[in-house]
Amino acid sequence: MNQSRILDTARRSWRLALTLTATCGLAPAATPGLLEDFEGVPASWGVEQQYALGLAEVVPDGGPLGAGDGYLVYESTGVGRGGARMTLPADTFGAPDWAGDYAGSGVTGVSADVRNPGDTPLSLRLAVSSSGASYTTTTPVVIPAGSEWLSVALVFEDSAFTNLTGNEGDWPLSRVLGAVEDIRFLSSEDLPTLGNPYPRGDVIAATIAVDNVLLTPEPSSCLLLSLAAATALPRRRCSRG
Ligand SMILES: [Ca+2]
Repeated sequence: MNQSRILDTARRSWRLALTLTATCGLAPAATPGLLEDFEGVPASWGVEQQYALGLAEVVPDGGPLGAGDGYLVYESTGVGRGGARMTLPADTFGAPDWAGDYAGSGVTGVSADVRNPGDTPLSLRLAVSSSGASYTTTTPVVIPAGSEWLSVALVFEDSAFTNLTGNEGDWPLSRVLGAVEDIRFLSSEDLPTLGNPYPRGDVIAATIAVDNVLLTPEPSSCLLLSLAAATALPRRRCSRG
C-alpha cells in the first residue's frame, strides 16, 4: 500500500472513531455519557428567562481547553426577581433531556468543569428532584472568587445528599433517581430552601462559568470501541497490501 492510501485509510479510521465517540457521548436521554459542552446551540443548561434577561450566555472562547472551547456563564444579580438567585438548572424541556430514570440507566453521578470569575465565593451544590422529593448535596464545594477552571465530581450516594422535603422514608434518594424531573447547580451557604417547587440558591450577586456537564460514569465500552476503530483498521488494511 502506498503512503497516500495509508494516510487515507488512517483518516477514514479516525473519522469512524470520532463518529463512534460522538454517537456514544451525545446520548439523547439521561443516560451515562450525556454531555453538555456548550459547543452547540441551544445549550441545554440555563433556562430561557436567564438567557432572555442577558444573565446567561454561551461564550465561544475560554473554556478549560482555551481558544475555541465554548462554555456557559451565568450571573445572578442579587436583587429583584428573575435572576436574583444563584441557581442554574438544566433545561429539562429541551433536547437532550436531562430528566429521566437515572437509577435504571446506570447514572451514578455528575461531573463538570466550573470557574468562578466573579468577586463572590460560591458554595456549589447539586440538587435533584422528582415529583415527590428534592435532595441536595449536604456539603457544598467552595469555589473561591476569581478561580481558575476546576473539575468537580459528585456521586449519588445517600451519605452525600440531604432530603429537603422531609419525606426521606417515602422518597429515598434511590426513588428520586428513578424519576428525576429536575437537576440543577446552585450556590447556597446553608441547605437551600425550596422555590417553586425545586431547590434554589442564595440571593447573591455572583457569577459562575460551567462547561462539560456530564452524567457519569462515561461509557467505557464507547471509548474502547473508538480506540479499536482508530488503531485496528489501519493495521488490518496494511496487512493486505
Ligand atoms: Ca466547551
